Amino acid sequence: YFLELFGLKNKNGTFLVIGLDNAGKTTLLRRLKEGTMGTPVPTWYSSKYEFSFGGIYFTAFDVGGHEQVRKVWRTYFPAVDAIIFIVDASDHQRFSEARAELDSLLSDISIPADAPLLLLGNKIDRPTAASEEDLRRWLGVQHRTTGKQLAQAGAAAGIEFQSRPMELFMCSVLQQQGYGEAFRWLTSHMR
Ligand SMILES: Nc1nc2c(ncn2[C@@H]2O[C@H](COP(=O)(O)OP(=O)(O)OP(=O)(O)O)[C@@H](O)[C@H]2O)c(=O)[nH]1
Ligand SMILES: [Mg+2]
Repeated sequence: YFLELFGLKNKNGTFLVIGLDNAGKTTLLRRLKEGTMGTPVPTWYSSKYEFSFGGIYFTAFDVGGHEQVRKVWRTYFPAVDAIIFIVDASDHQRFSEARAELDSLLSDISIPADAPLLLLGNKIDRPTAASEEDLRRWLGVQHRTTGKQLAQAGAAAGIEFQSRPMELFMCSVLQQQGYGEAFRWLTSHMR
């Protein structure tokens, strides 16, 4: 009971990490799984990562973000428990391209309706990185996010999540900053 209260009951989940090429998907997964960044190489073939975080066993798929491989994303949608969509917050020239991909994601009915969507604004260590507020505007999610409270806190406050939980967190995978909180949010919303 106590474990459940603290969200530590034995859970497992499958999620998909997507976003434009160069956003930091592979770097994030290597950090989570191996604790290192390695030498990043663009991803052309999907790979599978297994690791545990906060008492939950995860299977994550890294399918690459180059335009040519984006069509593969959809083939994973029906089987995922959660989706992480990463944006390079310092790459202003590609915000509209990222938004277009996010829009098509949000309108895709093959994603399970209750699968939470975590938006990560990565690379905030770069001086040119957009603020969270600006990135929200660029992605068009200003009035569409769930809030940063964990699901348990929301439930305790009587909040019911009618639609897909979605929230934006800023992070630097390089500096190991921000994504821990984001992951706790994500796992709390996974059923
Ligand atoms: N400054 C900074 N650079 C980062 C950060 N995270 C990743 N990078 C760099 O961004 C580049 C791309 O990272 P990848 O993880 O290969 O990007 P990806 O999203 O997997 O790209 P594709 O596989 O091509 O879709 C690499 O040079 C990383 O070192 C970060 O938080 N800050
Ligand atoms: Mg990659």
